Amino acid sequence: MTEIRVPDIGDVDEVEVIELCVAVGDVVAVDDPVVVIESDKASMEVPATAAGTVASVSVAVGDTVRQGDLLIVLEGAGESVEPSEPSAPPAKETPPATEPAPPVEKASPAAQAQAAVIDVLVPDIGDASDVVVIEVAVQAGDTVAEDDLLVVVESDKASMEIPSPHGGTVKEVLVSVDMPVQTGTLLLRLETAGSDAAPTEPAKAAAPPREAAPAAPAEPAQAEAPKQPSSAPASSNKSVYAGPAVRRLARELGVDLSGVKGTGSRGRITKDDVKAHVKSRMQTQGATSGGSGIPPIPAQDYSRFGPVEVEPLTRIRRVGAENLHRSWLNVPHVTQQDEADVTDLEAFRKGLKAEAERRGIKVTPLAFLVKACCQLLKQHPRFNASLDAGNENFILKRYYHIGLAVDTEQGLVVPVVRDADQKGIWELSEEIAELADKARNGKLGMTDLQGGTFSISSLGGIGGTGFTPIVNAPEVAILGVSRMVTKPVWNGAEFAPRSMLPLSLSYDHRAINGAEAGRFMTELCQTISDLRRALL
Ligand code: CAO
Repeated sequence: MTEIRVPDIGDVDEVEVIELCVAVGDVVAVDDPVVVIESDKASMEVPATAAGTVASVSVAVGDTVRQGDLLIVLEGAGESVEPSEPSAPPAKETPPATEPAPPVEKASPAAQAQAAVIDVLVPDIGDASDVVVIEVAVQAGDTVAEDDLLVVVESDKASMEIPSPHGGTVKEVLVSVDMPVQTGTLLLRLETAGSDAAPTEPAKAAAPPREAAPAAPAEPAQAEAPKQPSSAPASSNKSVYAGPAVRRLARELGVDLSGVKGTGSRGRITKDDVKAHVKSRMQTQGATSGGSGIPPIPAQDYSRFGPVEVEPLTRIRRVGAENLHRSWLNVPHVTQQDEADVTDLEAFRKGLKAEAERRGIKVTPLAFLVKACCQLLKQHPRFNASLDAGNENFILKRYYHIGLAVDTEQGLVVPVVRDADQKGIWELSEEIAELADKARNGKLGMTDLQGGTFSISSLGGIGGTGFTPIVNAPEVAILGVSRMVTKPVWNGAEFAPRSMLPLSLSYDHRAINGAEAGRFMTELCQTISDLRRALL
């Protein structure tokens, strides 16, 4: 059993737990960070002093703790190290200092209001080893204001920002990312216009390091440096408020933290923020990977215009949205519109009503459409196909599994009627009702949703005269069905009332050309108009 407690935190009384890196049951190795604590000036990772399994966690994010307070209990055999090293990072290394070191030497009266070039050095970082530059926030020529971020350095336990001791212009930057540094290393030269810095002798003390302190910037211990005009800080100078674990993660993932929005307390960037940033970048890049260069829709504060509510998308909606977006971006869609005369079909369907009731089945036009589509798919195999990964071959499927879009409370799902070509109208009607019922009660299994070769989206029970369904990729076509209406149709001698069913066939234009789609649709309408054709 090993207890991990709050290490020496220097001369601050209390620090806040800002991140739990482990949970009960996690296996940790020596030196793995277990908790991140933070004062108003610095954050520090508390590492595991032994390898083992986390048996209990005694703190929660937001708790205030003092030196020696119990954080984590580890159990199980494991290598252990002296708690003072490295579990207790020296206060100097992760400075929770409340008394900032003086940032610059005071200028002689003669130097007042004169330009001077001062050296900005790495401040006292104690006995921290392996300190490297992880961020250089300025370049030669940049104008900075006092306290603007210049450089971020990091040891294996903490990162610290080195702010500008004065307003001025960066003359020369002498370090670059990954360069090892130590106390006193010359970072850059700064020309301070009319500064209080000594003009001939460079200032030897940099401003105190700080961990992107959200609190008020450390005041110079001595004379005030003149503030720069408001033109100063470019976005690159912006302070990034993140702890070492987060900075390390960002570096591993190649994330520029200045572009990440922090959701932690006082705007601190958390690991989750970095991950969310990467996810959103990947989604945007995924959207643009086809060269479409789609600019993201800027976020807005809608509450500026009136009351709003936030309603999270259900998991089904989120997954559905991703699928539809992917399909929309990858598939060049064309939609062929037509109307089928279903007067005779409707007469036949209504004639089945009594028998359907006896069987306890509801027969809608959809079952006939499934049947007719199977017939057409056999005659036009490229509609029952997918393109292979290189878009060089059709994969023609010799099975006819028809996906049916079902509207549920949770979102849109597309269960599949397997081997629909081998089923009659009774069986199809029964299966459609069963699948719709399972979908609406969240009872669909994975196999119910897989293997579709062609889809139908029927809004006929709802209404509408036509729409453009999105192809359910990697399928290459989908039939949209709208509401049947009775219309006067010219029969060569007169206008006669006919039941007309609007159909919308969306297809992947890479796989199917317009003439093929036109023929498919024309023949589909003929088949539905006279299902005897399905016997031909
Ligand atoms: N024209 C006129 N009436 C129609 C019709 C049409 N094209 N299609 C169905 N109807 C009638 C039915 O006959 C039924 O009438 P009764 O209640 O008098 O018997 C009524 O409309 C309701 O039908 P239904 O919707 O319950 O059954 P269905 O077999 O037509 O459809 C299902 C089943 C699961 C596909 C459907 O309920 C559904 O969820 N549709 C929505 C699909 C969807 O969301 N698509 C959009 C996807 S893209 O965002």
